[in-house]
Amino acid sequence: MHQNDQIDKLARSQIMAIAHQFSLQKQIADIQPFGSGNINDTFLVSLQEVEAQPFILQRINTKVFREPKLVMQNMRIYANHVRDRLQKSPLDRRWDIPKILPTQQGQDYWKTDSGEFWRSLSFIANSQSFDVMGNIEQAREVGYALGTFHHLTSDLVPEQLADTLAGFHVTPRYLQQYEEIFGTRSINKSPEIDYCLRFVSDRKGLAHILESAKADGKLPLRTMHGDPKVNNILFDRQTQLAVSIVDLDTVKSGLVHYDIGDCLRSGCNVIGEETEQWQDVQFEMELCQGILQGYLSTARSFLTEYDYTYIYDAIRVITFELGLRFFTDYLSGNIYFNVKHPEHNLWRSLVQFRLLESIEAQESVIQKIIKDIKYKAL
Ligand code: ADP
Ligand code: GN1
Ligand code: MG
Repeated sequence: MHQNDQIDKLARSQIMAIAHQFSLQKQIADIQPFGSGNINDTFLVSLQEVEAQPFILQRINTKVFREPKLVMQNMRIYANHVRDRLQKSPLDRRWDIPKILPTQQGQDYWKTDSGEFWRSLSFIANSQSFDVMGNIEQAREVGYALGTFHHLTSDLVPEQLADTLAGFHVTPRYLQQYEEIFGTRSINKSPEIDYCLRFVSDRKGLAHILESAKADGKLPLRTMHGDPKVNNILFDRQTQLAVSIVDLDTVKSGLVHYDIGDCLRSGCNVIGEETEQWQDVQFEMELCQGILQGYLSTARSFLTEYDYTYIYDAIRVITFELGLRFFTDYLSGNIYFNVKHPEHNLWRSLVQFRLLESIEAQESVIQKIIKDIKYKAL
């Protein structure tokens, strides 16, 4: 079920009562579903007082995040670290971190009698997000945002962070889950399903590339965001500059390559991952260049030779991984990602697989962009 359907499902009065826990006696003017995330249910709460800032209210998906308290703990560690670092060495432009808003009892979250887990975050003032990139300037800003996240967390020891989602971005594990489902379910036949089955079977080897590089010591564990797709990056409505990165539920120890790959696969698909025109999906080279330029403008200081070597692999592995995750979820009966209709995850997987074909067809151009940008960065 998608969050936009949630406001009807959850009685408005119930959500209102939960929002009151965080509004600290202020009168609530309105509550609306917000954003287009696939995991949590997100609402924007506006207040009666003219000067009062609206805030974000979220019901954490506890089927995905089994220990939401750890999610909040990580968020605090991250926010404290970054605020401290920014205080010591400020950036030369606006960069905001969402604040966790306390309940009336001073807690980071509100747990309902039925076990739902809710939290509130300050709304990043005057911001907006986009599901697709419109131009190269935006692409540079998306890259800048991810680079800034990595830069500001490059000295956050990842072992301090709890593992909020075991196995997240361990691609061979998703392949294993797929094979388990494949072995136990009877699968309907259709041209689209056949295409997906063949696609996965032809590319199984991709799943191990980044994990093998990690095991060989070529890629180190660092603090990763985990989910830096385009709509988790917020832009200032006036300046059009990136001012924040949100959706911090998966900030934990991992490979920055999963982030780099995810940001590129999401940012370079201009018709977006929700399109039904999956055959028209393409990986746009100009946007790829823009994202990488923006990324390296802040990230070059901590990247190693191997990091550059694996950027192209990162793009194809994460695109394969996401297609595989959507397809497995479709075969499993849509239990992980919010969906609007039963075939939704199948269409989403087709989009990612088509995107991967486009990436593969342009490998030499992508490699050249990476090489050129690397030498400019040195
Ligand atoms: P999900 O895990 O379901 O993707 P997110 O935390 O990403 O949930 O929230 C959904 C969307 O709401 C984000 O993509 C972003 O556009 C918006 N959003 C989330 N947090 C904030 C915030 N603090 N300020 C402004 N917008 C936000
Ligand atoms: C989910 O929560 P959201 O919509 O920002 C997912 C990501 C996927 C993305 C694909 C915790 O991100 O891994 O890349 O959907 N988040 C989680 O749209 O699984
Ligand atoms: Mg999100």
